[in-house]
Amino acid sequence: MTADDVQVYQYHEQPASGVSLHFPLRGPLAHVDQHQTSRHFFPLLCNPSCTTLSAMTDNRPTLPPDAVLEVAARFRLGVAPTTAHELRSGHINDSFVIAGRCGGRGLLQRINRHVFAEPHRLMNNLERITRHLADRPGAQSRRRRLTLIPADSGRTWVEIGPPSPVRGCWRMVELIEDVVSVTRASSTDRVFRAAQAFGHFQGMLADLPPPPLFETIPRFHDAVSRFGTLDRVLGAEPSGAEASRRRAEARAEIQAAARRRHLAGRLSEAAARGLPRRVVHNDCKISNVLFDRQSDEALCVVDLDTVMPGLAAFDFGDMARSMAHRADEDARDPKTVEVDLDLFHALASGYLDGARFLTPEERRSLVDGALVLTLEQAVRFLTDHLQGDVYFRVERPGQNLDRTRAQFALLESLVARGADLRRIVGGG
Ligand code: GN1
Ligand code: MG
Repeated sequence: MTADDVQVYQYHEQPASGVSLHFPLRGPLAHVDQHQTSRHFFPLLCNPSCTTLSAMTDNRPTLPPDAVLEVAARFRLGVAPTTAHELRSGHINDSFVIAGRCGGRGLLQRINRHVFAEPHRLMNNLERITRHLADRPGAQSRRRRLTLIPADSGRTWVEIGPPSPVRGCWRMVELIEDVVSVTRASSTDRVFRAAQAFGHFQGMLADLPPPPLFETIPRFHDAVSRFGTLDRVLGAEPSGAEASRRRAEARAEIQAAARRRHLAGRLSEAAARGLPRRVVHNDCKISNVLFDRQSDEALCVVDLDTVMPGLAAFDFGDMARSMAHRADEDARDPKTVEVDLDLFHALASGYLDGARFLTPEERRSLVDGALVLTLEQAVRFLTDHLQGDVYFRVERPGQNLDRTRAQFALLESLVARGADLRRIVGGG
């Protein structure tokens, strides 16, 4: 295990004692029900003044283990499920590694309905994407792509209705074994390979037959509209003492957002001038690439829920946000967060190598992608902090504010090194 792998969550074994994993498998089944959470907090999304905030450390309650295993048994995994370990790395869906006494394992996920309003249409996207990838040269091995496991319903999902505590839309994919996933970039080689993999991924989906994929989250990377949401939250009176406290605590970040607001429209303006819309991943964090445990090759791009039409600059921007520096997204000290030009160079080279189809205009839009996506993510974390942590999973108070600070620190360093970044990406 290398030093990097301390930041790794491992699908295939319990954490070795003495090794502190950043996202440990929290087993068996301590978890959270976002439906309960949302009863209290989601009204805020529509009307920021209509409910009272409360301080939270973990914003999701526990799901009953037996009920999760019952859901797992409805998928044709080929073994009777006996254990479920929760993965806590994602901010949105509920994820469990399901295993039986022998045989293959599955990744069972409940789709967060408050984030993805139409999970069945999302699943239709996933079916089309995974089928298409299965036919591509280079993705034929099952370790190089996601494979949906059919359910007893004959579909690729099961819908559990209320009053079950596990109500919602569930799906399962084959677990890819012997992989590592990192939450932090540290080696230029890995960054090159991850960025190349995302470029290839876009290339493989370039000829996805019509119709266009369903937009699983409308205006997902519309940074101007993200500012609109922040404005609405700030335009309303804080809904109680806790909300007032959070707002006061975030004063500097609210000002930072205002100071950089002028950047928000850059990609939409370029899109209006004719940047091509492509099928893009839309969530290109380094943790969404699985690396082979032995060879460290970038094997498989995962987390396909937001694969939909968008700009190449969205993906490049998200990659810069997560791979062009050496800090964790959850870094508590923003002074440790700054762009690393070697990593950025590796990122640009890997992506340009994987995405050879880019037009000159797209290439010129990439650095703006880095600025806009970092700003957008800062605004999203800030808004969520102000709203009481209703969207992104948190495990300690103030975590979304720390995340906001880290994104703004990165943004400032990206702005300061803008000329270097443009020189590295090239394209005139
Ligand atoms: C969320 O689900 P996860 O953790 O991969 C979010 C992304 C953010 C990311 C920040 C659907 O991704 O947009 O960039 O957190 N996904 C959604 O870590 O909102
Ligand atoms: Mg995601």
